[in-house]
Amino acid sequence: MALSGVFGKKYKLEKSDKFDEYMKALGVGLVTRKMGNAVSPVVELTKNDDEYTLSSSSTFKNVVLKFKPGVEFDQETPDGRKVKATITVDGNTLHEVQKDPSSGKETVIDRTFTDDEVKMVMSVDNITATRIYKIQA
Ligand code: ACD
Repeated sequence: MALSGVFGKKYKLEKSDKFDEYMKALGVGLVTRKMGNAVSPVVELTKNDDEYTLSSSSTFKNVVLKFKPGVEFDQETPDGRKVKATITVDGNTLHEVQKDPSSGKETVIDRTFTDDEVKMVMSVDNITATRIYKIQA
């Protein structure tokens, strides 16, 4: 399946593993972590010319990332950190590297799209969290 086959589809979080540890490693406080652990965001990818839009919606925060592959952009994370991000597209995987200039931390997030799910693997320090989103009926 080509990546274009998933454009406009909506995927909702179903499984989350080690996300709390991942947020802790980023220094996210208890209250925000509780929110983060409680919500099931919905993810959608679209593309217009050479610009992609990746939106994540939840009752806690909505995040819209607009990017061109390989071009660094400024991003504010759901917990309010201002990072520099670059996303490259490798087959059906969006490979994101986030650099936080204030902490010096680097986070890597891979989102692999298939017909029925998105697998999100996110790492910082020695912590790796995995989140599985399933296609919405
Ligand atoms: C996702 C998770 C995206 C997580 C992004 C950054 C993690 C760092 C801190 C999280 C802080 C708060 C978490 C709150 C909500 C998570 C989802 C918000 C997305 C709309 O995309 O699955």
